[in-house]
Amino acid sequence: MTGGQLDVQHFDAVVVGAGFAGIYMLQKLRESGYSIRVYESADNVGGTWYHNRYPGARCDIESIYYNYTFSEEILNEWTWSSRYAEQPEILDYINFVADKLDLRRDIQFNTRITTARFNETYDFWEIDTDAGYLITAKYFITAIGCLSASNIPNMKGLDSFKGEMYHTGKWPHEEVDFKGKRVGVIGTGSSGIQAIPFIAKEAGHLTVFQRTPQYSTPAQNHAYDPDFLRQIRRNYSEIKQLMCSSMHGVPSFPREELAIEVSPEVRNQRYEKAWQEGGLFTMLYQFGDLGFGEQANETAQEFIRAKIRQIVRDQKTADKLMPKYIYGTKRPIIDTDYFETYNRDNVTLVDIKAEPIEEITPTGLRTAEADYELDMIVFATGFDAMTGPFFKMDIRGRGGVSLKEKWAGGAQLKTYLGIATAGFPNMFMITGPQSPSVLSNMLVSIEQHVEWISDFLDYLRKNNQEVFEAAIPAEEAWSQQCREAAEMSLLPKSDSWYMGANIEGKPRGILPFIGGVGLYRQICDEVAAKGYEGFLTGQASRALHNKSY
Ligand code: NA7
Repeated sequence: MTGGQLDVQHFDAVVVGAGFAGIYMLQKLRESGYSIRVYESADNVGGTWYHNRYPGARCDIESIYYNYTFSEEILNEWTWSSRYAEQPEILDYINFVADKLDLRRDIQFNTRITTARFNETYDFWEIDTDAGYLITAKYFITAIGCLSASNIPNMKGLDSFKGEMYHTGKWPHEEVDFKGKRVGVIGTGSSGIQAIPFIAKEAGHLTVFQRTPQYSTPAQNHAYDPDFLRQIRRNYSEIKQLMCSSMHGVPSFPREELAIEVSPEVRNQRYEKAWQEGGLFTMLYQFGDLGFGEQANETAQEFIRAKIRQIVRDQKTADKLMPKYIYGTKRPIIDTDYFETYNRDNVTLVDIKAEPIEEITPTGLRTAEADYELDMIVFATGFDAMTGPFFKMDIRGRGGVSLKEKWAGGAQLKTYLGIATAGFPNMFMITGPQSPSVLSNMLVSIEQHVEWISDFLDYLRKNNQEVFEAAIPAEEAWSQQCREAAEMSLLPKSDSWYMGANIEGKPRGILPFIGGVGLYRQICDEVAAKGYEGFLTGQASRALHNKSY
C-alpha cells in the first residue's frame, strides 16, 4: 500500500507456475519484448520436479529426449548422467537453465495465484495472490502442470493418525528416515512402484496396500556412454524432427505388423527383446494393434504376467500382483526391481480390493480383515489430473462464470486444442486438458505450446488485435474430436486417471487428446496458417460475441 492506495502492478502477461512450461514461456515472451511476470508458490523453479522428490523418483522418458531443444547452446552444455535421470538431476537441469537465461528476476517465488477474473470493461485479467496484492495482466497463461493437484483419498480417520504421513507428490525437502520403521505405502502407480524398492531397503517392515495390480516392465536404466551422447548431439536436429512428428514425443514409432498375425514364437521373441531393452513404450510399439485390439493386447498382457510369476517366489503374492486390465490403458510403468522387492522378508502385499481399507487409526490402518500397525503412511495415490490444478485457483471468465462451473459437476470438458476455452478471453493453457500433454514426452508438448502461443501473440500484436477467444463451435468440434479419437482406442475401457476415473465425483471422460503429438502439431500449425481459425479476435472482448468465425 502507498498513500492508502493499493499498489497494482500491470504486465502484458502473467504466467502461473515456474516449471518447465513457465520458464520457457517467460524466456519466449521476454525475447518478444513483452512485460511478463511468473508467479510460483514454491521457493524455487522446478514444478513437478520440485515437489515429487520421493525416494526413487526419476523420469520415465529417456533423459536425452527429456530436455529443452530450443537452444543448441543449452543442449550442448548439459550432459545427462544416465538413461533415466533421477529427480535431483532434473531439478539441477531446470536450475541450470533458469540461471543461464537469467530468468529468476522475473519470477516471484513463494506466491500463489488464488483468483483470476477477466474484466470485460477494460479487457484485462485481475489476479489476486496469497500475498494479498492485486496484479493486472492482458494475458493470463497457466503453466501449472497436469499432475500437480495431489490426491489424498478422503479415508475415515485420516486426521487421527499419530505417525508420519506423506504424499509422493508433495514430498518434504528434509530427509525422510525410514530406518527400522513400519511403513505402509498406499498406491502402486508409477510413483509407488518407483518408491517401494527404495523404501523396502531401509524400512523395518514395508506393507504395500494395492488396489489395482499393475503391468510394469524393467526400465533397464544405465549410465550413459560419452560416445553415445556425442553421437546424439551430432544428430539432434534429425532426432528432434522425429520426436515432433511422433506419437508420444520420442523418436520411435510403433511397428505396423499386427500381433494377431504372427506366431506365438515371434510374439514372445519380440516381447522378450522389449523386456530386455527397456523403455516406456518399447513393449507397446512391438505391434501395431496393441493399442486397438483386445485380442492382440492380451498377448502382451500374458507375457508380462508370466514374467511376474517367474520373478515373485511366493505364489500367493504373485497371484495378488497379476494385472488384469488392458495393457497401456493406464500409463505404462517402468521400474527397477519392483517385483523383485516382494521376495524380501520385510515386505508384505495387501490386496485392498479383497480387504478394503476401512479406516486410518491412530496407530496404523484397519482393513476389513486386519489391523496394520504403522509408524508411517506414504500416500502414492496420484493426482486430480489435468483439470485439478485449475480448480485450485478461482478462475472466472465472462459474466463471472468460473472454470470450475464450466468443466466440473458433470459438465463435459470443453477446450479448443487444449490451449484455450470459450468464455475465457486472453487466457492460454500450456499443455491443458485435451492436448496430448500427459500422453507424450512433456517437454516436446511444452515447447510446441509455448512456441505456438508466442507466435499467436505476435500475430495479434501485428494485427492490432487486443483480445482473442476460442469460438464456441470450434471448441465443440475439438472436444468432440477428442472424445471420438478416444473411442477408437482401448483407453475408455479402463478406470484410469486419463479418464478422470481415479477421483470420486469427477465426470468420466477422456482428458488428453490421444491422436499423438505429430498429428496435433499439424492441426495447430494449420489453425495458425489459416489466421488462427477457430479463434475470435478483435479490439474489445464485448464485440467478439457478435462475430462469427
Ligand atoms: P497414479 O498412477 O494415479 O497411481 C495412484 C495409485 O494409487 C494407483 O495404484 C491407485 O489405484 C492408487 N489409489 C488411488 N486412490 C486410492 C484409494 N482411494 N485407495 C487405494 N489406492 C488408491 O499416480 P502416480 O503418482 O503413481 O503416477 C502419476 C503419473 O506420474 C504417472 O502416470 C506418470 O505419468 C508420472 P488404482 O490404479 O486407481 O486402482
